[in-house]
Amino acid sequence: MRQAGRYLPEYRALRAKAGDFLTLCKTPELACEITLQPLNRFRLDAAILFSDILTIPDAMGLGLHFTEGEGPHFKRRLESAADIKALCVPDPHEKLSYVMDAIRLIKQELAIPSEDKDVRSDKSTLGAPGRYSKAPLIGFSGSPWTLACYMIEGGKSQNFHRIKKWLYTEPAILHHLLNTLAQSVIAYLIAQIEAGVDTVMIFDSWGGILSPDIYQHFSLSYIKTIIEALPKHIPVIVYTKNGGVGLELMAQTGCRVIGIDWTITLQEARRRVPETMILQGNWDPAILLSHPTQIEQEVKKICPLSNHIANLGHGITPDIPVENVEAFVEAIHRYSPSI
Ligand code: 1CP
Repeated sequence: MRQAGRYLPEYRALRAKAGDFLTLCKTPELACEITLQPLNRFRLDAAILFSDILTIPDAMGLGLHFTEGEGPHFKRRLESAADIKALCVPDPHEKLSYVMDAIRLIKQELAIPSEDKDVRSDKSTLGAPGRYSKAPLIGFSGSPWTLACYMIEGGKSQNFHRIKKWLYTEPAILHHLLNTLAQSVIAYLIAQIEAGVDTVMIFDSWGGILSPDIYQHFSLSYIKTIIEALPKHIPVIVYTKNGGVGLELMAQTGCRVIGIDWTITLQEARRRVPETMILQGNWDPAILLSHPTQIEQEVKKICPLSNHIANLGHGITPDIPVENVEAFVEAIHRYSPSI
């Protein structure tokens, strides 16, 4: 969850040099470097592609821009049924080729054994004292529902009233949009897999604002369609913020891993999904606001558990001290059963 970002000084330095967030995403060498920054600092077991879930709506022509401290905005939000019907599924090899180029670069870097990193011929800053050889790479996309929220609201929202009005007054039009987005996510994730990612994560960040039956029909059913269309050897992680209420339904989407936030205990989640389902996450990122001793206590409460991928329950915010992230990762290594 947001391994990279504003809490890291080396990320802030690159962002300042590039000028803005989208330039970082759209320049494969920079996206590669940022993907590897957290792995250079911490003993992480996997890398997550540096990008954003909003690259698909951007490729659809909505004009994404990020304002410092304010998050994402679209120049053109979806206002009418005609706007929705005019949207096309973007060809990921054309409009999103910068993502696939970044993935190929990252995979090359991850394949270089640690001991060879200081004798690289190109003398780039990538991979300096690398600890990350052979770490798998996680690709990702937003869920159709979460992407639709941003496209209809025009950016982040307090109450999601615009999309909820559509949901209850024009459900067929909303389904049309969700279907176009599901087809777009399928093409995008298949392209990421062909470029080399080892697993994919679907972020349904706003699925948790829905009642259970609406969540099933407007979010999970599209996630299920996406998973059915992906190659079977690629494990899929599904994460819904505040998704505790729908855990059993999430387990029926065909995913291999369910990401959970901190509003449900891991023990309860374990009881409610099949034994073979892997659970990921569960620590409140706010524990990282405390200090290493407290962080160690919090880690001990949850580790060790089998069929569990240690992770935060949501992203790291800019106000987190870097040394607390280090303390968290090291405590996880101390208290996890060795693999
Ligand atoms: O470790 C990584 O950095 C991985 C890359 C990554 C991922 C997986 C980023 C970089 N964003 C995301 C996913 C993402 N983006 C989600 C799903 C996860 C979640 O719920 O947080 C969402 C909702 C977004 C949209 C977005 N992008 C927001 C949230 C706005 C809101 O509605 O609250 C923000 C602030 C961004 C910008 C962004 N994306 C990523 C970073 C590092 C940043 C901050 C960039 C900066 O300001 O410099």
